[in-house]
Amino acid sequence: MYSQGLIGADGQTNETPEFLETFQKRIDAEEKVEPTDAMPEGYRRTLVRQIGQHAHSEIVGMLPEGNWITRAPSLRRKAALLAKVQDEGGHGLYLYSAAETLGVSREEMTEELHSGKAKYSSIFNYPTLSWADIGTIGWLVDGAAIMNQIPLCRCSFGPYARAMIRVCKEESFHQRQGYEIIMTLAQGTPEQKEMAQDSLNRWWWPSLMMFGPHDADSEHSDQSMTWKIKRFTNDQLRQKFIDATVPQAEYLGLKVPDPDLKWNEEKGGYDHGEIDWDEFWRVVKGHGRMNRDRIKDRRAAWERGAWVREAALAHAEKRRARKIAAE
Ligand code: FAQ
Repeated sequence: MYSQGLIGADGQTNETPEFLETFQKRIDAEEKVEPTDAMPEGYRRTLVRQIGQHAHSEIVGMLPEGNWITRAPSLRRKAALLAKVQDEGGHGLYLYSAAETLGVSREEMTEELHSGKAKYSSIFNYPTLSWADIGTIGWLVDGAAIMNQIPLCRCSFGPYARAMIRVCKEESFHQRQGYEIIMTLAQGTPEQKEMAQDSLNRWWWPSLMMFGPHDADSEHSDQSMTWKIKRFTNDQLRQKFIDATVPQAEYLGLKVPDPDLKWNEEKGGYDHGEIDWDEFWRVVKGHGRMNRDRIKDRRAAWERGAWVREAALAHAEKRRARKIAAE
């Protein structure tokens, strides 16, 4: 659980300094790396790890919101939420496909998720307690995802970068639908406004944790920046998110739950209070409120879907046999 397994890795490599240098030159020249290109084993593993984690996050991320589809307050809200949750499933599928181009199978990745070896975003281990949480997830969680993923559209690995373009367009719709829910509540009755504030109080800090540990504690950032997989560090993206989101909260008349939040004229951004990193690592290591339920639900969904996968394979086999017989 502490370090995501490096599935698909072949062990020893014989990478010469010349090979590594030529590869880095391609990266520096902003050339896209494609699945059939030669690449360092570490580059491939880093991508399998990150794209796999990202795919799992999308799929597990369907659960907290899926919980509210039957309880959405109107048909319009229900239709939008249903579409959003389906989009997240689609994002997971593009991402699993992008990872598969690196020589790892969907089954292997799924097995790593179910066994607890593979990570997924910490944010999805928090419960959705009220309808306002659906608005807050769109506003903050999709907002943080966009901040992180827009630079990934320029990732050096072609399939990941291309998948991110469509994903970001859809996340943008998600963010707006969330913000609109929260705006409606914030402008509603005192009870509704209180519901929105309570939700912001619970989701603000976990949303900041989505960007990962401080740069000083980020194991992979330096190498991922050199390979242009990541374009900004965790702290840089977190700062951009805070600077963009605080004015949105002010517009809503809601209070960001951070007494140390203060505009810093000199740096042109907000100073903020310390994140509870103990909580972050506790959740990442599997001890958040919802970790067990999330994995239990994903396992059950995989088992319940087994007949669909078997039927699809049987159908493909029949078509193949018919084609051969007709030749
Ligand atoms: N949660 O060295 P770094 C979404 C792990 S999508 C759990 O800084 P890196 C859409 C990290 O894996 C949300 N684990 O790592 C949606 C590493 O462990 P490892 C997901 C975390 O990779 C919205 C260790 O800590 N987005 O929300 C977290 O350079 C609404 C050290 O960290 C992506 O995955 C965390 N928050 O940077 C869906 C975007 N942070 O692997 C439904 C792509 C760090 O060595 C509803 N990923 N760790 O065992 C990334 O940009 C990067 O992977 C980071 C982490 C920035 C997440």
